[in-house]
Amino acid sequence: MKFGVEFVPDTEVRKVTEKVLAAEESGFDFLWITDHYNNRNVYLTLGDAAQHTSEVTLGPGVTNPYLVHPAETASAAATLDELSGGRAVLGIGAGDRSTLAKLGYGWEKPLTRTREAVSVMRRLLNGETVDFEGEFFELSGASLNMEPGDVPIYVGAQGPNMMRMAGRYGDGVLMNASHRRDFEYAVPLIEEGAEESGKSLSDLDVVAYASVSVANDEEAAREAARPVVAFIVAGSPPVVYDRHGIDPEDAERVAGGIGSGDFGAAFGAVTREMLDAFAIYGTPSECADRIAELRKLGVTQVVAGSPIGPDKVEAMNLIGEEVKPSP
Ligand code: F42
Repeated sequence: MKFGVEFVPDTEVRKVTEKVLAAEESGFDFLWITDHYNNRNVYLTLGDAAQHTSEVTLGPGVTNPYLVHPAETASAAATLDELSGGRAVLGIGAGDRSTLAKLGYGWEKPLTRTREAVSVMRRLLNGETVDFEGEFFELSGASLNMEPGDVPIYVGAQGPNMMRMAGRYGDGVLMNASHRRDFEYAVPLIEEGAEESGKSLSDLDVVAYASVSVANDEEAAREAARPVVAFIVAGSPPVVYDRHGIDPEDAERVAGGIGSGDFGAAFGAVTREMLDAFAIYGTPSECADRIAELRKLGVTQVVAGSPIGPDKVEAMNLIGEEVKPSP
């Protein structure tokens, strides 16, 4: 099992880099930086991380094919690969609907747009001169003026068609999920996609991009997960409540609180079922048990996403020293 960590660049880059250094010291294999236009720029953050680290594999987790043309994204990934001595990966997904809406982008055919972007980026990163006529992108004699190394492309996926597409076109799949039930549903779809392109599941890095909260004190870990879980509940469709046996009325109390800005009420309405469904939390050994369940289902990388723990640096140490060696 590989371990990754996700950071949201919502503070000065040098502060993100301090956490990145702690992550590398704790032995994380992958570093994923989220991409939202309103936060610090993802590639500047990654560039600084690349300059200060020597081992960790790093990339956007995830960028999108709306705000940046895939050729420009391929160029950024190739540059990051050069700067980091071959440690770059490239995560792309459909983009955050509400963030894109603020910039005037509808979410028209997000799957087609993402698939076209992956195809174009793959070819550019392979060093090809690309002619491409898609629904959204057209390239004619386009190529990168550098020799990119091998940059694996990971696709962020939540919906069933996106999972299949990710299996078919990606080198890895980033699943925003923490529970075995989500992977029981997703892994066969990813496998189907992989087989459509003559690959098998074992050719892919299947990533649980999870909400993780680790501490020696179980209650502290649980409480730190509560706000993150409230936002996940508020953003999840009914089908996800069904999958996890969450009462829609309970979910509505959380979503209503988030919607009206009454975060105290929202966080207080988060139930144990919601915490269990949407976060891997608890002591290092409790977290290791949950991760071992995911490994049995085909998950090959766990990403510790927000909150990581009540104290991020301590949590990363616990993951490196106690969780990572276990599953
Ligand atoms: N989004 C960000 O903006 N920034 C991030 O840093 C970020 C990180 C991240 C990490 C992991 C991860 O899994 C997701 C992450 N996201 C991030 C969210 C990501 O960008 C997407 O919003 C999220 O993954 C939701 O996408 P989805 O996989 O659910 O796909 C959506 C678009 C969807 O509708 N999927 C359907 C499906 O079934 O999978 C597609 C339906 C379909 O086939 N549509 C057709 C098409 O061409 O699009 C059209 C069909 C028709 O009838 O026209």
